[in-house]
Amino acid sequence: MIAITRDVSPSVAACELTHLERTPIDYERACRQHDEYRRALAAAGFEIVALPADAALPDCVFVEDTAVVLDEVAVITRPGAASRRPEVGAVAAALARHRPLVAMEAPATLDGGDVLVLDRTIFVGSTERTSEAGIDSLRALTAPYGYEVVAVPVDGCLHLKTAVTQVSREALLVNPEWVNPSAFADWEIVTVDPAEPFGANALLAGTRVLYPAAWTRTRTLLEARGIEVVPVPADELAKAEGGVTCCSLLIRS
Ligand code: CIR
Repeated sequence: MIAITRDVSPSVAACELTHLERTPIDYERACRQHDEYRRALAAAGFEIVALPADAALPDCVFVEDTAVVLDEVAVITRPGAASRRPEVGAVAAALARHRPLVAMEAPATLDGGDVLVLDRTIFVGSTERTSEAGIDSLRALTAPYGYEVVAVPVDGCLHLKTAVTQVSREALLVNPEWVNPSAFADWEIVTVDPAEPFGANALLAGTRVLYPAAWTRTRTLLEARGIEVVPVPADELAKAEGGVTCCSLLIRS
């Protein structure tokens, strides 16, 4: 298993922001937390690919948005924020070692943070970043491999995976304020503690879940279900509206 990651940009303070007020971001602290995240992924059995940052690309650490990696193919996205579109080149070059690539074209826009792959179904958030053309493009590019693409309305947060992520073979972690859990009828639903609205973004890495250390109440709910949770400090990049899924692309070998 391989995890593609990218260093934090020294210009991260100039990141895109949609739902958060801009607050100072401590670059060194963000780097330290990102290193800890990489160590947790390595401990979970992933070989870490660490791409260098680009000072001209404030959001380049959030590699998740630049691609959708499936077992058969990787789709290179066209991110919804124009400032982020030049991020795709370096990630595509790294992915090309592991998967055949296909690429989205204008006018389609799609952020990987809006894509939740659950077996052969690809749920895609309909958001400011991901357009209908982007969803149609993903459908067309993945249909040859037998995937069904299902569009899901998202309201109040940046991406679908801000609102829902997979935490075990059977269960999804959801903030029902931002996405309607009825879209995921075949899944057990764990609801975040209401005091932790950003607690629905968890990273299933093999059999364990990397999870922001800040969300202790929701963590207790996960552990009560027998889920192994690895807390990681993630609050510095959270100021850039990034969570734990955003900072890697996981590749099954
Ligand atoms: C952005 O607004 O694009 C970045 N500041 C944060 C992207 C986070 N990515 C993700 O949730 N997949």
